[in-house]
Amino acid sequence: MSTSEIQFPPGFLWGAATAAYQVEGAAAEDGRTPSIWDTFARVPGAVIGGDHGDVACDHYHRYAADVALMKELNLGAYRFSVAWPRVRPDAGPVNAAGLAFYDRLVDELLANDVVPWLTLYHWDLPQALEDAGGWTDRDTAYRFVDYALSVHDALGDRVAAWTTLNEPWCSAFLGYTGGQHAPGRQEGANGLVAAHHLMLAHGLAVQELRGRGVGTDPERPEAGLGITLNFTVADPNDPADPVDVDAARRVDGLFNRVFLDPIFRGSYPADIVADTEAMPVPGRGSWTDAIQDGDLEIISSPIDVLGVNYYNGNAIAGRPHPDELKSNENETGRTTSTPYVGCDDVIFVSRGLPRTAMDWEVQPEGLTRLLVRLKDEYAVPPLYITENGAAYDDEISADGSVHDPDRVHFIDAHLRAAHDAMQQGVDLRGFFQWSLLDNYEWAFGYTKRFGIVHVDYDTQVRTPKTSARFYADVAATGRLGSSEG
Ligand code: PNW
Repeated sequence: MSTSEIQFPPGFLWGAATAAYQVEGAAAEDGRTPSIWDTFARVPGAVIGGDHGDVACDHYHRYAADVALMKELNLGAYRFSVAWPRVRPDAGPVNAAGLAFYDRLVDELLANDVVPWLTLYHWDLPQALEDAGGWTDRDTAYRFVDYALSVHDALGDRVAAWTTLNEPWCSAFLGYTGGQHAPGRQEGANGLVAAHHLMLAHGLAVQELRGRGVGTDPERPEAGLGITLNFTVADPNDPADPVDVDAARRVDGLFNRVFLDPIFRGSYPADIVADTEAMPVPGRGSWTDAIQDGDLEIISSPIDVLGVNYYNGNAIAGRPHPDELKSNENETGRTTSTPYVGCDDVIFVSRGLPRTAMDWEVQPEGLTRLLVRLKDEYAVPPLYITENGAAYDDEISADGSVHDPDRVHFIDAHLRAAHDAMQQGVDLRGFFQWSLLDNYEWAFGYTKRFGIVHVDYDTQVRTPKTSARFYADVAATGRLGSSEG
């Protein structure tokens, strides 16, 4: 297939992303106390190899060299997250020593002309809050706002791009329904309670940060307040089979619409409420009892940017053989549940597309369709791709280089897909690679490498892969070349 030359508009933001627990290490330094991931990583069978983030990429100590690397790779922005248990250890008072790390990081970024793109919550809830009920407890949302304001007190003078939550789908449904992620609870529709409290935390933080003037700034094009959601494109495996069509509707509802609708329409999707409201929830009649008057007005507070994380779509089938499908085992043998509430009958069907090391199918056209759908069906603000990327089994060769042609192809194809959407009228302003560095891939530990930069976990040596050089070139020129073939 031959491809043509593509030019992105001037000012398009080119970046790379990480998250605190996945890269920082320094788990017990300067007053940090455990998060739910420190705890979960120690649950037998929860994470491959029992890997944890105690050291990770040692970014906490190596941030200056890592920022130099960003500059070398022509990155215009760095998307990172702040660790709640550093800033408010045990969810208690503000810890200046923990905040000081982000102070140093932000100053280093600004000194190197790299825009700091700050995410407040990328899954590292203080364990003390989980012990008090975690995201199924409404109080956690108010505690999040306290924490968010402490971060803003320290960094609000220099950071203009604020994201409340990263991927509440993972926090709620991998954490409280499926059990694949911390805190590892498998409580069915209680995941919807967690989702509602995460949405409430988001909306409350938006109101408070907006009150402090966070938002658009003519001097700083990257300025804005928003959230990052992860999306799938749920296609019925057989569009003529009503069972598959209904299964795809439910997955779309429980993945995409359950967050999009409250944020942009001020209501939960009626079909998903009808499917789930009679399901048992510990201590409540229905998950919908968690919704209090006024919550949806808070949740639908206007935002300036929507972060879009896209990895792949899925072909969905519904089958009347629930016994086969009820649980799935990870590579450690720990049994987890489906994260899709009430979808024990649903399966994801292979379409024979190439797969990454995560076993995720590579589907760039899904990104185009997703972006166009967001524009057509929701009143979305300007969009940024806040994560897209792929894990492959990269190896260092004898000459010390890391050649990753599959990732180069993945990046090229997804940038073209994003550009296609822009041609169809989507207001897309930037693109962040997941990830800058190989890092701690949650339940997969250090076994999956998503970086455009290779990390040797014994020596902490960073080696830009071929894909990093490729991306640096795109970041410098905004251009993708043509190819024959
Ligand atoms: C995202 N799923 O996680 C996160 O934002 C990153 O921290 C992570 O490293 C990256 O994507 C790659 O996995 C996801 O099961 C984890 O659908 C799991 C899923 C989706 C996103």
